Amino acid sequence: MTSTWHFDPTPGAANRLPETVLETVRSAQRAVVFGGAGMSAESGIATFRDAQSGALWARFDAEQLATPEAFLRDPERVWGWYEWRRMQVLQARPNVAHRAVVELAQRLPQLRVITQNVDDLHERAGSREVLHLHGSLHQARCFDCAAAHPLDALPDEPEGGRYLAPPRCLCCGGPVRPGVVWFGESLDPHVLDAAFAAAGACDLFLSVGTSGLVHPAAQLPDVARQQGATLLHVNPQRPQGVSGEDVCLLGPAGQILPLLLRQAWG
Ligand code: BJW
Ligand code: ZN
Repeated sequence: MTSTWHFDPTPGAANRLPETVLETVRSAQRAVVFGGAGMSAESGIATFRDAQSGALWARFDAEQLATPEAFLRDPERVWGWYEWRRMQVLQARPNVAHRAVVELAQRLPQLRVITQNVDDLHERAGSREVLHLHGSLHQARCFDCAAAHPLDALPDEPEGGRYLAPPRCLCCGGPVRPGVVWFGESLDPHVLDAAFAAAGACDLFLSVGTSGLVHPAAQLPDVARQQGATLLHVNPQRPQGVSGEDVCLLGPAGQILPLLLRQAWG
């Protein structure tokens, strides 16, 4: 049966994690950290669906911004929106949760980091070989020929509220698009295969800050569970897809991941 533990924010609260959880983490041979927008929420980056941390899809229409059709219809609007988000990420810093993942990898050397996030905060915290399922805000490419396109270190500010036109491809002159995966697009098969292989081979699957609503990423926990891994979900709210013997650790990642480290290896 699924079990649930709540973080208590009261100053001085003991917040002792269950010994079974600590032992599972300590003894993991091949761990996976699978993250979503909640991992970066404490860096000030808005999530997509969680009202308490900005909820991009409550303020903006995904159909008008996060599909290839939207880009073809209104490239300035889509490009400008992604440049605005890239600027926010450039100004943000990795948070305690990103740093805890780096420390966890020092304790568990086989650990793989799989993220749905399009920021580079894991890398800036020090994580290596992060699998980016949904691409990156920092790797633009041509819409027509897919050639990589270098981005300016700092995006231009939109003038008078006007959206920026996307740059043109240096190879074919086509419009440059953000290097993210939009709805209806396939994920990079190499990244997806590597993520499914890691989930299928792990003994600990630590899911952090994802609503578990977007596929095929949302199938990764199921793959891990089917192969016998222990699943821990770190999230202030119970996400979709929790089942079986999963353990929910309810609270912010920036509180729970450091507790996990401190109590497992004290
Ligand atoms: C905290 C916290 C704190 C807050 N600490 N936690 C099968 C079934 C149903 C639908 C589909 C299916 N297969 C495919 C689909 C369609 C679609 C899909 O999944 N739709 C669903 C939404 C219904 N999938 C696709 O289109 C995918 N492509 C595909 O499948 O191709 C093959 C195909 C093609 C054509 C037809 C059919 C198949 C592509 C999906 C691409 C997703 N792209 C986005 C945008 C990326 C670019 C951008 O950034 O703009 O990726 S959408 C958005 O959602 C983004 C995220 O990576 C993704 C996941 O969101 P995430 O990370 O879970 O964030 P939230 O906001 O949902 O949740 C945040 C969580 O954090 C919450 O739980 C909070 O509680 C928590 N939290 N503070 C810890 N401090
Ligand atoms: Zn091109």
